[in-house]
Amino acid sequence: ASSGSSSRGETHKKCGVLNVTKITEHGKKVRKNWTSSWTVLRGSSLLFTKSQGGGTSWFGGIQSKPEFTVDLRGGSIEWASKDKSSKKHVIELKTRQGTELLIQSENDSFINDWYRSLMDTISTHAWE
Ligand code: I3S
Repeated sequence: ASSGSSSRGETHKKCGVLNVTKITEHGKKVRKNWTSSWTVLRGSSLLFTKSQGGGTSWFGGIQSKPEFTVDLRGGSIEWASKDKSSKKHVIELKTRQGTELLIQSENDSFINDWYRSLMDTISTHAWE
C-alpha cells in the first residue's frame, strides 16, 4: 500500500489523523461528538477508525476495522461556516445518504490537502 494518489488517477489513497464529528444522520440532526480518527480515503470511500497513538501502527498491518464509512459518490464538501463550529479549518461533508460530517485539523496545509483530495474524489466519481 502506498499513500498519495496513484498514477491511474482512479484509486485515490490517502490516510491521516483528523478530528471528525457527525452532525446529521439520515437527515436528522445529531449531537456533536468530536473524535480524533485515523482516516483513510480509498477509491470513493472515506473510512474512519479509532486513532491509535497517532495511527502509525496501521502501517504495521494492525489495521483496525473501520468504525464508520462514508460513500463520497454524489456527496459534496465545502468549508464550514462559522455557525457550524468555532474550530478553525473545518470541512463540511454532505453525503447523498443524508449524513453530514465535520472534518477538522489544526494543521492548515494538511487540511487543505484533504480538501483537495476529497474534491477530486467527488468529481472523479460524480457520475457513478
Ligand atoms: O455546535 P455546538 O453545539 O456548539 O458544538 C459544541 C458541543 O458539541 C460541545 O460539546 P457539548 O455537547 O458538551 O456541548 C463540544 O465540546 C464543542 O467542541 C462543540 O463545538 P465546536 O465549535 O468545537 O464544533
